[in-house]
Amino acid sequence: MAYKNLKEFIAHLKQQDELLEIDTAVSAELEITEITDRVSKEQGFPNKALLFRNVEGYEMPVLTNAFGSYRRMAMSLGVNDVREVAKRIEELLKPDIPDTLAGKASLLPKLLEVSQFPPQIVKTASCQDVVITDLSQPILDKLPILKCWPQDGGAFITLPLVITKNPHTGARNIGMYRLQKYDNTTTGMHWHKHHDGAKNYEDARKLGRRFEVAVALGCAPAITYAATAPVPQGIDEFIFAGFLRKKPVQLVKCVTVDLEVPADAEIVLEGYVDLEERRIEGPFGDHTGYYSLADNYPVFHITAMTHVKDPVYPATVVGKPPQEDCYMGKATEQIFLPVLRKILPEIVDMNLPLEGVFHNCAIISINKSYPGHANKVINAVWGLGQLMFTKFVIIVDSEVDVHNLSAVSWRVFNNTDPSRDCVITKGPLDVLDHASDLLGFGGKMGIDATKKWAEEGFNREWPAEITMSDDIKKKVDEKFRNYFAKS
Ligand SMILES: Cc1cc2nc3c(=O)[nH]c(=O)nc-3n(C[C@H](O)[C@H](O)[C@H](O)COP(=O)(O)O)c2cc1C
Ligand SMILES: [Mn+2]
Repeated sequence: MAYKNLKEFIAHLKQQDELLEIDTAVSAELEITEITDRVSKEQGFPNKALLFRNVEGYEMPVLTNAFGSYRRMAMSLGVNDVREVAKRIEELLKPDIPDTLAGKASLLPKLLEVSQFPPQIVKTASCQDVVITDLSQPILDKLPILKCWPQDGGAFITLPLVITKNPHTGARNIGMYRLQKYDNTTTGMHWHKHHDGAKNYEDARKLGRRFEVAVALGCAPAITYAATAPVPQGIDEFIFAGFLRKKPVQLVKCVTVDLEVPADAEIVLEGYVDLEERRIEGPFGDHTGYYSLADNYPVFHITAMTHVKDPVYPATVVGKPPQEDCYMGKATEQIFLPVLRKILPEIVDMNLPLEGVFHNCAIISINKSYPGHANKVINAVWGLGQLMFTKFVIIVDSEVDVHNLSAVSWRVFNNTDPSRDCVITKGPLDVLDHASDLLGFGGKMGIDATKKWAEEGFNREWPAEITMSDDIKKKVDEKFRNYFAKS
């Protein structure tokens, strides 16, 4: 099913006993973070989504941790397991164009499915029930924006869908980039230089054109997830959201800028980013578990805020894993695996372990079929979309369960000769990496933990892995309880 808006998702979470409503007064400064952090780590309470209905000084309730478990992440996309979405993508990507007429006809529903995804423009929308263009009125001051961690540079909007258009092509882009509140009508705009929002802005800057931006807060969950997904540049994340929820996203024209926003969003901020202005942004307690350092970023000036009559303010807390964004990242790992396999068909499975916070480590199992195959995959990963940031790439043979970190460590520690099996190079790193000498550029390591072949120069015998013979296993299975029964 496709949720119409955030409130329908909240109702579903409640019905599924995945929501905790908190009526005790809480502060948006640090307190909501500490509660959310404890709940997301199951310290003293089961991990649930949290709806804070009594936030000191604000009328709007705050929703946190809505995507914060494997179950809720799947629920947000209307499936039981995100691998169901991966399966649909795999079907769409199938190369085999059938040569029979019946076969061709069977493709039709698939293609029709795709053609139904583009967003629809509507004339009226609930997100514009209340329109505020008088900038002397409370705007950001109305929103219970969280200050998450003690050394944060201020309060940050943490779950915003930032909507821009490329000035050359008009192609729409939606990305999630945090916004630091500076005052009632201005925020930071923390788009990393590698991300599409920043690229659109750079194009506009070179053309010397005013760059309009809209921000949607509190959308149907598939739309929010789509803003975080590594959708290739030039592809509208709203189309991807339509595919995910099997229903087009409805958009409405903004009131003061030439952009469209989800009609059912809770809150919309409209405005522009100045072409030259920069301001210190951060520090911010980030998903690496460390503070990302303060730096200069563009500034977002609000020209209007619109919202539904009784908005819910959505927020996420990032910090030491596991937290809500981990489950969003894990969904991406599985949903985009078929796309990755399309380019690298030898890949069996991939694990981006939580401890590596996605950009720092990828463990990949492959069907090794020629000498140097692991090296080929290591190098390919460093050239692929957002995977280019990966700091450590570990390759194992197909039979290894990449999600079992103990099994992977066993292979790495025992199957490698570091002087032979490690590739060390340099390349782009995630902007959040704090260990490299330079921002966004530094060292990388690939580890080939596959069994070594004679064709790769390994001339010793590779030992067999210990396993018991099947007949003995069967015999012991059958008698197992008897061995321990008291006679
Ligand atoms: C909770 C959360 C916060 C994020 N914050 C930022 C951010 O502040 N800046 C940024 O550039 N990317 C951030 N990201 C990652 C981007 O949203 C993500 O890489 C997205 O695919 C970028 O889309 P784009 O390539 O269309 O720009 C965040 C992701 C999540 C889940
Ligand atoms: Mn994009």
